[in-house]
Amino acid sequence: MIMKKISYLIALSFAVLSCQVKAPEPYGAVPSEAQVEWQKNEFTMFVHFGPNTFTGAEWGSGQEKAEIFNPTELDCRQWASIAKAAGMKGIILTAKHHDGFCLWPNPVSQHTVAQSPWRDGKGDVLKELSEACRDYDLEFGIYISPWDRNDPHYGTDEYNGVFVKTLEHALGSYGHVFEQWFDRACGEGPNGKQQVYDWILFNSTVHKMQPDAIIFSDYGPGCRWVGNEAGSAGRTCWSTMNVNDDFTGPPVSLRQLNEGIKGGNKWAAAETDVSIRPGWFWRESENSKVKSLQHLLKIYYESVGRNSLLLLNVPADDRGLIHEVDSLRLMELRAALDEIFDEDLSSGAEVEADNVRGGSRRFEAQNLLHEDYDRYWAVDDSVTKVSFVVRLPEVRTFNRVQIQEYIPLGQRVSSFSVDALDEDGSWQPIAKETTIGYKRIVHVPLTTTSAVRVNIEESEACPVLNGFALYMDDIYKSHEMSNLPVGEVKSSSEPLVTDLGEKKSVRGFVYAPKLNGEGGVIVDYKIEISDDGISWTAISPVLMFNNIINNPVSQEVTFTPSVPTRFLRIVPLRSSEVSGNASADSPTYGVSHFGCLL
Ligand code: FUL
Repeated sequence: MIMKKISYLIALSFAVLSCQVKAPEPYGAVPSEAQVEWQKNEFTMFVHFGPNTFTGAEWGSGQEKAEIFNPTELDCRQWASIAKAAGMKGIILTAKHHDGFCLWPNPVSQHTVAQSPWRDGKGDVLKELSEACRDYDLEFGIYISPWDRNDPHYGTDEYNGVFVKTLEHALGSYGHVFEQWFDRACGEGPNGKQQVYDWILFNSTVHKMQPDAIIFSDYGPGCRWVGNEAGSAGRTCWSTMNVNDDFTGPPVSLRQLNEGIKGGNKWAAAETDVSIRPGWFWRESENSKVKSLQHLLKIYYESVGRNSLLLLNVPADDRGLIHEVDSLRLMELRAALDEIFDEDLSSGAEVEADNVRGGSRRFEAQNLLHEDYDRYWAVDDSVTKVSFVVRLPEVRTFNRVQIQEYIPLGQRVSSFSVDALDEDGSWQPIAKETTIGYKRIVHVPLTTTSAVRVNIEESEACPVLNGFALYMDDIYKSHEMSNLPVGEVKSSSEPLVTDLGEKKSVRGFVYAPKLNGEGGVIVDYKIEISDDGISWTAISPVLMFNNIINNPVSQEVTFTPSVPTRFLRIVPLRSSEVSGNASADSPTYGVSHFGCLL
């Protein structure tokens, strides 16, 4: 009886103690509730669709006639059903790309679906997609480009007001919008002038129309660009940036976008936008170039697995459908992800830590295995170096370790390592990494063990973690990607020349930069031909490889009609670092392939 009383008193004092121990204070910049919910989506779909789908261009000129927009079988429910089956949580559509064409009847534009023959000018892609998303329980998001190569107001004082009306109409007519995607590209309009964008006005308009919408741009305020279009967040990836209060600057480098800034003053997690194809828009010639399952898994690990959301572009084709090749590949990806991540090999384990906040059960390390997102392991305020051990119920084999920080209280960990228990009872290191963030999936060697230890080596404040898991992936072969063209780096003053040996009818050419744009890329150029390789005739004005700085992939240019010639060369007029910054000129450019299309 006395014993019972004592244990009751112990339990009671434990409970009282637990209640008294306060949760850690938030550290640094923290996400809003909407930002946390946004990140939990992990994987969403981008759909590029518009006049470019019918012309094959990456960036339309704005001069395309509305008549060309005429998908024969447009079905947004097909897009939504594919996104859902692929495990994506939302869809963002290019409602207006740089060519200015609006996929909804925008009352302040004369260049919209209403002027097209599609459904006799009565169609509305935003309406169809928003309804399809609702039916399939998906989030609905909108990409609207401020750069407009069609609008006659662009480059004048009136344009920002017109753009605000465009935003108000798109954001006010189709229900809840979870993400507004702002492309910061700012080129010339139809009158040859550039626009000075009023970002404060644009952002406040979005907030007014859709208070919970996450605004994407290089700076946030909702989330930030990851700094490349290749699908790779930094191995170190902070969700904070140093940004002005109004999110209009200061300039950020690609590296900062990719890795974030430790201790930055604003929360702007990385969003990795990448296309399943070489280009952003559908074209027949790329049906055979849809990224392989291996490539998509690499992207998944380097985005979702590195504290970033993955926004995978799956363009609609000229029928208005997602092409069979892309949907099949997505289903392969889903099946692979399910096979890898369906079984958490740490299940049934017991977790113990060197330190538990105030000794309180509320913050115990076992919470790391609990499904409830808001249950976490926390330590005393003074502790920034601490370990926890996961004792498995039996010996298990795995090659992925997943760890999560409880981001509502900020991102804290800047360095950690993982050990596995050896047969002789000693700890063997299997990983050493930097940041964790919302989710970190670490590749470790194939490991068979009965216990895993995670050591938080450095943390900006006491660590707060809410997730741990072990997985076995025997699908992804990380060496597959290394077998890509090597190429060479040339001086920017040197043209690219091909000699066909005799005069032939040339349909165009292909220029492929080096992998990841190494050495720079040609941006502006002109085309010249010759019959003797000595005297050359220009056959083009100054041309540009659109979007090559952000997306340094193979460029195919076709001529109509074909050009009879023996020699063809492209003369670089401007080359650039792959930096997302068109002014970052480079004295060199890389080339892995250059050749004529016959
Ligand atoms: C870029 C654009 O210029 C591309 O065309 C594409 O829309 C991509 C998602 O953003 O900045």
